[in-house]
Amino acid sequence: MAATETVARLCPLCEATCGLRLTLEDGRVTTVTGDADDPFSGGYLCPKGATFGALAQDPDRLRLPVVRDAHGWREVAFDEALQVVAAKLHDVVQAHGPGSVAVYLGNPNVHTAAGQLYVKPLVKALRTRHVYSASTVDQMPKHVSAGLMFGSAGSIPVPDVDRTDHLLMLGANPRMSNGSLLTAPDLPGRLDRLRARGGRLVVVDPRRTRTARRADEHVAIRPGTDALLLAAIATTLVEEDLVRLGAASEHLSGLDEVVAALAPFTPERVASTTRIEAADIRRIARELAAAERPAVYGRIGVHAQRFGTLCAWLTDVVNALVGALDAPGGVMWARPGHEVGTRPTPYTTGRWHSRVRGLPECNGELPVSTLAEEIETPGEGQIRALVTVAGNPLRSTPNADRLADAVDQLDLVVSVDPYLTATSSRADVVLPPPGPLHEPHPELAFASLSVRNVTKHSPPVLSLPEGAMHEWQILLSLAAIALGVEHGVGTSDGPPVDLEAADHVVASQVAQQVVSTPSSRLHGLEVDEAIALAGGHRGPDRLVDLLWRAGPYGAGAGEDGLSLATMLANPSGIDHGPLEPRLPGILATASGRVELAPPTILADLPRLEEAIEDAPEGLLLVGRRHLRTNNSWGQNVAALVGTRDLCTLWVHPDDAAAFGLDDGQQALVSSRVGAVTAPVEVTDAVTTGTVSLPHGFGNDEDGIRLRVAAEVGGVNSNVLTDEQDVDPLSGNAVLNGIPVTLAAAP
Ligand SMILES: Nc1nc2c(c(=O)[nH]1)N[C@H]1C(S)=C(S)[C@@H](COP(=O)(O)OP(=O)(O)OC[C@H]3O[C@@H](n4cnc5c(=O)[nH]c(N)nc54)[C@H](O)[C@@H]3O)O[C@H]1N2
Ligand SMILES: Nc1nc2c(c(=O)[nH]1)N[C@H]1C(S)=C(S)[C@@H](COP(=O)(O)OP(=O)(O)OC[C@H]3O[C@@H](n4cnc5c(=O)[nH]c(N)nc54)[C@H](O)[C@@H]3O)O[C@H]1N2
Ligand code: SF4
Ligand SMILES: [Mo]
Repeated sequence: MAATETVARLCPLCEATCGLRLTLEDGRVTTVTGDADDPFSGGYLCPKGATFGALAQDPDRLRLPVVRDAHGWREVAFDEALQVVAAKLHDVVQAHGPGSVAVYLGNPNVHTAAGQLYVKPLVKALRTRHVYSASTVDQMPKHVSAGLMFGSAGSIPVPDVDRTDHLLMLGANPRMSNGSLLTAPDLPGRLDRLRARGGRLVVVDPRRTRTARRADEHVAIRPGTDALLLAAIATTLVEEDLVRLGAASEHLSGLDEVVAALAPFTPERVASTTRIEAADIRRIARELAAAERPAVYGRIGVHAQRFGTLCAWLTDVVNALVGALDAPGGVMWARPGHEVGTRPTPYTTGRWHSRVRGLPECNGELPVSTLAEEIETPGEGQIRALVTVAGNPLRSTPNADRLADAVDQLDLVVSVDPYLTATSSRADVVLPPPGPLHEPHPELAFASLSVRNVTKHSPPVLSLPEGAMHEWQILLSLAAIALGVEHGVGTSDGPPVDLEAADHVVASQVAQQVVSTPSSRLHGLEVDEAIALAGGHRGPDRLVDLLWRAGPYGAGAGEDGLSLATMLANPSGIDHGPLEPRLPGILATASGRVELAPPTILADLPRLEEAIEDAPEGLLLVGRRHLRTNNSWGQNVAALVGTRDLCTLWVHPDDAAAFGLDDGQQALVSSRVGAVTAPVEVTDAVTTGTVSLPHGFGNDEDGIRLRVAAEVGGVNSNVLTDEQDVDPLSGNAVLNGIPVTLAAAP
């Protein structure tokens, strides 16, 4: 008889953090449903979550490390793979110094314990400024604006969707993405309820998306012009005397400067560039101001574009002008259970710059758009080795063909990845994590972006398979190797990696932080006393026990309150209640106030003003996401992706006619940097002058081992995106609004 059990499990597949209920038979997941006991997701589940079992048990996942030799891949034990890494890393560092090693951190790091807790020690151990991540093809503009306005890159306010009565949403499609920088399970349902209670949803998007179709109003904007729209909304509020600062008013600084700086951006001036009538812009502003609990929210369509940081900033400027900042039903800050309340030094960018193009560092990293040139360009600091952790930059970052050529020139590539992807298939060594069923999942990334204060944790569902390593152990081994490179640590003739000792160092660092921070519930303890609280736990378990104990809901050194034990006793999660106002405590600016007019940001306004007359003409390419795919690696489950062609080029009927293209015909799409061929889908769901292609496709290349995704096929849209085109303040890639031309494919 099969042994059947049911367990609660946090879904790691998007930012919504839904609770899943897994049924296992003989150690295999057979069914997945929503966890009705989850206080946050209440049983909600999307198609991706429903196929979590198939993804977690995908036969294409690597079980053991692979090492490249003259004959191709050789499967080896972890010890041997780590010895190879150690020896090769030793050679690179001996010859070129630690500054020649780069690391790229991909998106799933926000969904793993290892990514949240052990990437930092690894990056530190590598002693390099070549730190790159998916953040600079995603949300870096929001970090920069939050850092400059509120003092900390992580202090991102989220729209209080459950209480707002008017949501202005730009560049987001949560009915496909399930929300981003806005953690709210069943966000589609929450938006329906917003409207059902008489609230208004206005969606600004060049495409009539599923979210736009179920909104009160769809504003079909010209790609890349949202900063002009938002600036004109702000100016209207001022001109028409509609500003009301609300609860945040006594904490604001720079209001007069911002009003003066935005004055040139009137609705009448920006109308033709944005392709939105001035009267509509004024009406949108008035309706926002007239709402009792308004909120403005922007996501990747306004961040991964030419004016990303200006958009991110203007979103919160408008929020401040309509009294939404820190107000229930407006935009608010969550209070995560692991927040230990350290006040960092006020945020700044550009503490160093990229070697070749001089782009500013943000959050300790450099823009991934510079990675190829940093590999290609000789001189001190040239990249010779690359470590990727949970990332696939050859599918997800701009000018992917150039980057592929550059990566092929490296002396060493190490990928921590469960699959042979476009990126990891070019590696010398691939170190596979065992997959989510075998790992603990303390949720740390999204607790600060949630629309309620919640804490969630899932212990491993299954024990570690024979020969596997936990991902945190892999990262810690790499860190120990990097630190011991001069001494040959981990090499066949050097000392082995001492994981227990390395983990003790990491735990001591976290303990040091929680005992020395005044607001921590473990403040004043000795480091050893704090560590002792976590008893026999090791790895992420010990670290989260310390953090949760120390945090605002924490048990401290006692038993009542948040700790690992409490979380294990509450496998569906704990709800700490609705968001509460956090001003001024959340602020970490030098002034202790909200900086509405950071000089760095105002300095970028002349560029925006020039765009009124100089906006790109012709066709502009934007992206899109599909409910049934996940970035570049979620297309390997047949039951999920189905058989319909998902990687089509959306073209408006007028543009199709102008270029002589029919529905279903293959079109050649060309940009400054590359060209792809994709089937045309003629649809008026995209505005004239805009075409749309999803990203993450084209996984049928030689070397990639994603068998279902290979059949799905499609093309890599990042062959078209331009690595030279970045948002100057954040270095974020421009993935939307790419000038392209069309022709019938030969
Ligand atoms: N044109 C265009 N490009 C885009 C975007 C766009 O909208 N348009 N969106 C951008 C955005 S928002 C993002 S976040 C990036 C994502 O960019 P990346 O993070 O570089 O790419 P992903 O496709 O998420 O690939 C994740 C990798 O992690 C691996 N992986 C999965 N689970 C685990 C795990 O548990 N541990 C480890 N170690 N590895 C794991 C997968 O096999 C895969 O190789 O793409 C960006 N690229
Ligand atoms: N099913 C699924 N869910 C996902 C992912 C996935 O791949 N699949 N990826 C996850 C990740 S990593 C992220 S970051 C989130 C992203 O979450 P969202 O930001 O909600 O992502 P998208 O669905 O790409 O929506 C972006 C929208 O911006 C629009 N847009 C493009 N250019 C412009 C512009 O210039 N102005 C305006 N106003 N709009 C524009 C696009 O048409 C698109 O509808 O989704 C996450 N969730
Ligand atoms: S919405 Fe996101 S977290 Fe929820 S089930 Fe779907 S993929 Fe998982
Ligand atoms: Mo993302």
